[in-house]
Amino acid sequence: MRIGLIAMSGLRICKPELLELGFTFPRVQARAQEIEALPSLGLLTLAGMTPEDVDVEYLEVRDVDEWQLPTRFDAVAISTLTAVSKEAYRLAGRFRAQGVPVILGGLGVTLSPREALAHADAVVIGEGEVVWPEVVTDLRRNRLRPLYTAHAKGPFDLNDAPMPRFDLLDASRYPRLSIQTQRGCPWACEFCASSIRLSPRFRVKPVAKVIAEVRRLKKLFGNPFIEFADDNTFVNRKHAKSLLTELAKENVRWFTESDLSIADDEELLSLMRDSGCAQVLIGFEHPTRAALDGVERNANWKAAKVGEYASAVERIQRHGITVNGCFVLGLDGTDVSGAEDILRFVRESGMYDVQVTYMTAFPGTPLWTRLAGDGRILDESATERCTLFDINVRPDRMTVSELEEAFMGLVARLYEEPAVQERFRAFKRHLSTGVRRRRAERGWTRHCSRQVTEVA
Ligand code: B12
Repeated sequence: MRIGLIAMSGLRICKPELLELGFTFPRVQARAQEIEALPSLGLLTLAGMTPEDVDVEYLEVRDVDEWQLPTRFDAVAISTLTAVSKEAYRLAGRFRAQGVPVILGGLGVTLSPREALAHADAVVIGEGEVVWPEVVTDLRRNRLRPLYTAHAKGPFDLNDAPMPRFDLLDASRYPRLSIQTQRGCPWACEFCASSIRLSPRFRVKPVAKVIAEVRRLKKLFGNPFIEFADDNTFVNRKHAKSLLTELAKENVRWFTESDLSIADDEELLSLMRDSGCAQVLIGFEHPTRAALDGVERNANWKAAKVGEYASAVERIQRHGITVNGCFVLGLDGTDVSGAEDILRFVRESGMYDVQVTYMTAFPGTPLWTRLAGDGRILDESATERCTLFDINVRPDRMTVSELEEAFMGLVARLYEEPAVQERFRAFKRHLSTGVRRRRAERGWTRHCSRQVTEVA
């Protein structure tokens, strides 16, 4: 039996004007090219737990000729995010028309399972590892069920995490690769459509397993740049410190996502620096308390932290770790002046890089439930607009076109070359003398296409 694993590769934006604007900025273009080459870790993970007597092949959707589909598969498994679900359904339809059974999984179908059922022979909700062995057994017996729900049996124990089949990838195509060190997040942001929606329980992967994955990547890919596909890497400090201590021996450069609390832990920051952390992505969301109020629903944590935002950036960057701050335009309680607030804060904080997105309601999130109830989702069927760069909800303090105009203006001012260069300089000013010297010694000051997160 041969199963084709198909990743819906690449980035998506519906609005051509934004795409055109983005591509006028070299920095945006370079970053987009780097990250869009990331493979689907979800599918490689499932491949890692597929019985040896089943052949698996990994494909990026851009390599699949939709009109002349490959005929060598007994079944295909497609990974979905919300924005590409419709594309995945179309592809599934074509395979099914040729008699090839299709299994759909991933965050996209997990958040909209009912819709997905019409387009697949089997839909998997939640963490794939929990039900994949059963799916393969049923496939072999020609007895696929329409729905497999991991939630009923999960959460998956990361002590049992399989080694992802990185060997299925063509090494020349992937300058950047991902590994997961944990799942979930202790915070409950209303808009979050990430792994917390697959399984709400926070868990960590044993350090030895993560290091084994790092070594496998090094063996297969030389010295790849590693992206931790985590939601919030350092929540379990004991695990984080032990992981970073081991990682420091591997001589790799890496990137991850975290909350701001790392800025309060000097020991952790030093370990991050010494183990090769190039950049940390942090969801600031907005620099004002009014906008953040109620966004995090467990402890209103983000609103409580807003007064420390700027000093935290400085404390992190002093260690030679660049901060990539994520901001959301259109949060409830904000009007067009929210764009000015973000611009001012980005400049004043001296953060190295920045990402700005629209407040987006993904189906299956608390935000979607609230806004759908208020009639504020612009078109509930337009899941292709769940890109974070297209508006799918009506803002509460401005019109849709005012929001759009503010967003385009903000993008232009954040990514024009002088603004980018000013951020690079601000980062250099934050560096302590010792860190400056160490970076020079290790050759971490040169820009390298594999490491967009380096200082130019
Ligand atoms: C790495 C990453 C990417 C990479 C790779 C994407 C990919 N194909 O996997 C790149 C850069 C290409 C990317 C692009 C996009 N991304 Co992205 N990305 C991530 C990130 C950082 C990590 C995802 C990851 O690897 N998780 C680890 C793996 C192991 O989990 P997993 O893929 O979910 O797989 C598990 C299950 O879902 C399931 N499963 C998955 N697939 C399948 C398939 C089958 C058949 C089965 C049975 C099970 C199964 O089993 C797996 C193991 O449990 C997350 C944020 C985060 N911190 O998690 C955002 C995230 C997934 N991305 C997001 C978005 C919005 C996008 C874009 C739309 C952005 C854009 N405008 O272009 C595009 C869409 C890409 C596409 N074509 O589908 C959102 C998705 C929300 C949603 N519900 O849809 C997230 C959550 C970020 C966010 N801010 O909300 N992304």
